[in-house]
Amino acid sequence: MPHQAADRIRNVALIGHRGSGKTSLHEAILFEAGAVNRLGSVAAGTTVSDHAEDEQQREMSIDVSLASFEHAERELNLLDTPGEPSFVADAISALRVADSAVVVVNGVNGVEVSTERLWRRADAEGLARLVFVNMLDRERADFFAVLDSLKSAFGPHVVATEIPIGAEHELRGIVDLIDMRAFAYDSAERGSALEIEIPEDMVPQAEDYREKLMDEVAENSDELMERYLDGEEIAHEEIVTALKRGVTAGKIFPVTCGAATRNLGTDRLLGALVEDLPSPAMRGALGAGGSDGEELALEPDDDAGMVAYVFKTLADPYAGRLNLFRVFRGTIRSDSQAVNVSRKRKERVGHLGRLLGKDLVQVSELGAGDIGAVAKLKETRAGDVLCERQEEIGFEPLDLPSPVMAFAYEARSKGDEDKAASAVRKLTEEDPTLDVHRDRQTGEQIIAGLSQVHVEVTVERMRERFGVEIDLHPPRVPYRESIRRPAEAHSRYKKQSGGRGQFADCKIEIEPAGDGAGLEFDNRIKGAAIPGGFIPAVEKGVEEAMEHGTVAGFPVKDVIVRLVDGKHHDVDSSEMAFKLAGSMAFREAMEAADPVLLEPIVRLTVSCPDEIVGDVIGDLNSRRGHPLGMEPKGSATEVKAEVPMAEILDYAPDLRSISGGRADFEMEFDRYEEVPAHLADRVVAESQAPAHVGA
Ligand SMILES: Nc1nc2c(ncn2[C@@H]2O[C@H](COP(=O)(O)OP(=O)(O)OP(=O)(O)O)[C@@H](O)[C@H]2O)c(=O)[nH]1
Ligand SMILES: [Mg+2]
Repeated sequence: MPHQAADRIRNVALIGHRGSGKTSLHEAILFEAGAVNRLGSVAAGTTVSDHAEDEQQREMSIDVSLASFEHAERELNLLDTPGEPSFVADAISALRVADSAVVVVNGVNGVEVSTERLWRRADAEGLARLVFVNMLDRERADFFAVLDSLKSAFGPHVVATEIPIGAEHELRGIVDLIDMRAFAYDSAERGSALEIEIPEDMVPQAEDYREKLMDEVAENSDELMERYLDGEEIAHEEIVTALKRGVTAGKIFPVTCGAATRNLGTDRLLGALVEDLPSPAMRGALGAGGSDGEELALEPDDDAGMVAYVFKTLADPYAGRLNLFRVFRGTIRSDSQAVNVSRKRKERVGHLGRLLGKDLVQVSELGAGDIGAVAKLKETRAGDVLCERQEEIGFEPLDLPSPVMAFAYEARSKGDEDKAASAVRKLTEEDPTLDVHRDRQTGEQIIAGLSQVHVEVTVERMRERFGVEIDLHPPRVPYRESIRRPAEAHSRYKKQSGGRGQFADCKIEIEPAGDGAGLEFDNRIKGAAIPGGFIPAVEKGVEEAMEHGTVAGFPVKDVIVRLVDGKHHDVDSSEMAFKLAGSMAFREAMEAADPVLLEPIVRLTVSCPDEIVGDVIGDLNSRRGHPLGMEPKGSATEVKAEVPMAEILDYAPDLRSISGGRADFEMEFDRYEEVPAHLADRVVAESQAPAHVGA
């Protein structure tokens, strides 16, 4: 296969914990490669990657960002991903289209919660990995402590290929352990690295770490191992080749180091990206699902039928919709036709482009393995697959967290409802971890996300991009009701007014069912007490009554309803009458069955510095939480607990103030439990206040 795109390309995702310096590193690499002429900074809001206004204001990445550029006869597609857990969907989807990842680690904090989470994700996608220990110019930064935290988290195959010279504000340069050469960086200018002697006092340490590296490299080649053990000198080329093989196979994880904002060490990292990390061709055929669930191997061959996977959709009110995709097989061309096989729709592909942050540079085609963007597709969204013609191809859906933090919202100005609905819909298309729906019980519009920040960012984007403002109401707890013991009821609906009357009579028994059972309706009518045609009407009546329980009007869950007897009238009985009788019977039986109010319990994971674990647990106790345990995670501790959702709706700002912004949390729904009696009274009282409008 001559001149295949897949030989030249390197698709690399920068991943890591929030604030570890991914965006700064992305910028420094672009600067070092000459793709930009000025080293932008996060603080000044001038980086290529964080180009959205809210990213600059918050000084954090929200969307995945792509920069495509050339270096050393390679084409690099460098993806910067958000570290904030609320926006993890973009990091997860970037890992699907990258062939390797640079794991960026904070040189002060070492391995953090998201470092580990994302490492496991990269494992699952089978990606080669390099580690960059960043911020070594900061106070309390310690490369060697971080290296230990990496080894204990990710195993012995994590090995340093370089070590820093100096630390904190005296960070000066880097020793390359492969060649045993040293470089000093006196400025942030491009290409400013200057070769120096390895400082004398560092020689023993450098030799020690070189031996560790050589042990690891030799382990990947029997032939090298023999010669290495015999004490033979191994040539540079041989070491590099063996290292590269180990990295590509995911058997060695080289650790590099530097300081992104000082552009220190980033030239070396850029070299490693093109030298050590695999191309799409080296990675070979990747799997997708075909018809009948069979596995399809997609070879990165420019001349085969085109298959492209869309991993990100950006909604822009002016430029329209932009879709970012990776070509897994074949070549995609500008001004061509494609089929969105996920939606079975034809799409016209207009201009294709390579991205540098927000700037699109038009190209005529993109070959197998490449990553690019296309504007103005009509129906295509993230997760879809584009092909030349209709075929059965699908990629496994991404395993994303579910939205748990729900707010009711309404348009601020009357008359803006439609505009708000359309803006929300567009933003939901961009973000698979957002959910928008109408609450069946209250009729309110609900917007749900992974966290408060997540929903707030969405609301801001509605205002900035679509000029529509919405007001959020405090998140509402989705209470439920159920019963504690069996009961029965007999009800008769009868009306005689002039001509034809209404008549229905039914007798039911109810009892508690297992968690998650919903309604189990059991028809025990024998003979013709109630004609078969009316039975569904009784069931419908019960269902409707269950939408608003007798305790506080919340939906009822998990009951068995047995219809045991009844009566009908040949002329006056109707479906309507039986539905009403069913509803009445259910309400009466529920009153007698010791009804209870249930509340959702969530599983919470807080990651915080060791010294505030006590404060975090104390606070959770005051929220009716039950600690489940704690575990050291890198330099932090992970506290797990079960907490009623009602007590934790406003957790983000509280945790921020307890921890001084140094803690993170995640939560997911676990189960329903009875609300303690004294609290139930309050919920009942609130539910009867005028604000609670039943649908
Ligand atoms: N001293 C020092 N500061 C750095 C370095 N790298 C990044 N920073 C600063 O650390 C902060 C976070 O850097 P970012 O590049 O935004 O980190 P990020 O990983 O992209 O953050 P998220 O996108 O939120 O995950 C910024 O204020 C940077 O200026 C470094 O090497 N040294
Ligand atoms: Mg960032």
